[in-house]
Amino acid sequence: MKIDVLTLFPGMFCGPLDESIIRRARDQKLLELSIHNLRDYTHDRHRTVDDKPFGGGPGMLLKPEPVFEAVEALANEQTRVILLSPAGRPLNQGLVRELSGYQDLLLVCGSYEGFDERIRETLADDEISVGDYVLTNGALPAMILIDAVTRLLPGVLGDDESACDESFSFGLLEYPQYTRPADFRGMKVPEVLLSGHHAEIVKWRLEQARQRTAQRRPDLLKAADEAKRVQDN
Ligand code: 4FL
Repeated sequence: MKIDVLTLFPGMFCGPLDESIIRRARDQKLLELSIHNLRDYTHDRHRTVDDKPFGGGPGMLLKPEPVFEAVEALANEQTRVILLSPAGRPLNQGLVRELSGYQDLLLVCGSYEGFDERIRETLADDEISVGDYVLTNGALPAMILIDAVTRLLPGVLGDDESACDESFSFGLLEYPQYTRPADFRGMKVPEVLLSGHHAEIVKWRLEQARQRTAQRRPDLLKAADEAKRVQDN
């Protein structure tokens, strides 16, 4: 997969995407990542990327000209152009899976108060939010999206890191897990996990995942039941 990013802060992308699994995916050419500075697509002396909203009000908006020029230079017919903004579709694992099926993504990071509406109307194929809070710009959301999508690309995760766990837990929160020692300062690992009885362990884990999800994220339970029903049929 190829991912291009259009941002006012290319320096923010140094570090988080240069480590660990994402680094390896890039080295193996499973992910081809390019970060582009929106200012490189301006032509005036001050390299202006934003302006005041018509009608008044606080903050600045990304101007259409540099964004249009950049997207026209970077995208082709098959590119999925995605704006990162708090007004977008909420990112979840289902949407991540959908995005992992595209050949090319172009992520456009918003800044300040947002985008001129014409960018949204005629340039963007989709608009995505990573959560109901406001950040200083869309760079961190873009990195979150890149991380979540990259780990689903074929060949990126090794067997030990496998992404199959998601289908096992049917969208439920993860069940409690333990590693050695079996007794740490008197805190003991549940007996069933030491029993070697695989069917009992599977049952215990599903029940734990259900309880935890009901308590912490009841909104996920309905979706999880639906996913299990579809899988069982
Ligand atoms: C984007 C917040 C996506 C959450 C400020 C500019 C944002 C964001 N998801 N905040 N972009």
